[in-house]
Amino acid sequence: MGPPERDGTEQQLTELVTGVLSGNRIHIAKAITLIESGDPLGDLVLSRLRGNLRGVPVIGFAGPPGAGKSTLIGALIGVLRERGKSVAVLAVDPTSPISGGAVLGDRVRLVGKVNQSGIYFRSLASRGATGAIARNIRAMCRVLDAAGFDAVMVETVGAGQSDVEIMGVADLVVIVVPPDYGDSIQAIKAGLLEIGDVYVVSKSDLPNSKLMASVLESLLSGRNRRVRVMTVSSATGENVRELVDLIWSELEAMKESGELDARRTRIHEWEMREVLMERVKSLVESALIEEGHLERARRELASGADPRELGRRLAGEVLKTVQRRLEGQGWDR
Ligand SMILES: Nc1nc2c(ncn2[C@@H]2O[C@H](COP(=O)(O)OP(=O)(O)O)[C@@H](O)[C@H]2O)c(=O)[nH]1
Ligand SMILES: [Mg+2]
Repeated sequence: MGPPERDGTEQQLTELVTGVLSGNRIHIAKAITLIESGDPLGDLVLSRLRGNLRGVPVIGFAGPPGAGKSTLIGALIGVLRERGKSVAVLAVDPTSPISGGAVLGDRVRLVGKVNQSGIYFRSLASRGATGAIARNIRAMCRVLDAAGFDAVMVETVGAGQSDVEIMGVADLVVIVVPPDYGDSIQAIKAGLLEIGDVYVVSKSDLPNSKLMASVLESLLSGRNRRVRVMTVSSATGENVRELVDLIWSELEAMKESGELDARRTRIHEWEMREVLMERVKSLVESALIEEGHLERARRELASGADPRELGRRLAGEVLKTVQRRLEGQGWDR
């Protein structure tokens, strides 16, 4: 608790920050792990890095499992490396045991590139329903920004919740849709139509990609902003360069129109809200076991109290405890 430990932390912090700024992979990995696990040291690292942020683009990829997102990211990285750009990838893996196999597949496919200079790949566990993912990923993107990468790509899994969360992370969202349209059209209608900036029909070396592209174009025609649809094959390389050009020209247009700044402000608001909600929740959880709240509540429940009414009443009482603690000391860290 004394000064020696604080010195130790300070030294550790300085080493970590210096390492990240010089692009050291071990330190980058360590900083990301701290953020992932919610370690307070992660926040200290982030605040030290603030002055070194360049605002590099964060490009999100979402779409149904098996659509070809990972393979496409690999192909895009190939083009970007040729152009001398460095890229970091954050992939959110499913924790679901059913799709757990895909996790390894993703790792293996990109692993060959991890050690090449200019490419960094990191798999992240999905937090599932509680979903504090977005806040953490945006923070990790800052580490990668400070580490000097030219772009960060974020791959999210599956459909539904995690796809929507990509908007809380990415400056520009690429939706990847496979050409076999039967299944995926449902996924598209279930939310993907609203969130993409660029739509890619993958695997254009396989049949039906043109058909899928025209279906998408008509589905998207209701959007008030023109959205680009492109057929791409990571296998043959068809349109991969064109997709890189499209993504970068869209980002440039967004920068010029002020849309990029507006989005980042919105992303920062989401991030702030997530931090706020998490903080409030943990304050409430701590307060619940203080001042006998929980013990009293348990006794009341045991003698037949209405749990819902009790929950509502406790809200006020527990918040008063929170406030007393915040006005006291040591709690508003
Ligand atoms: N024929 C063909 N297959 C592809 C292409 N891109 C990806 N795939 C295959 O589609 C499957 C799913 O790819 P993956 O990148 O893991 O999809 P993800 O789940 O969206 O990340 C894999 O078996 C890939 O080899 C492509 O351009 N053409
Ligand atoms: Mg994948």
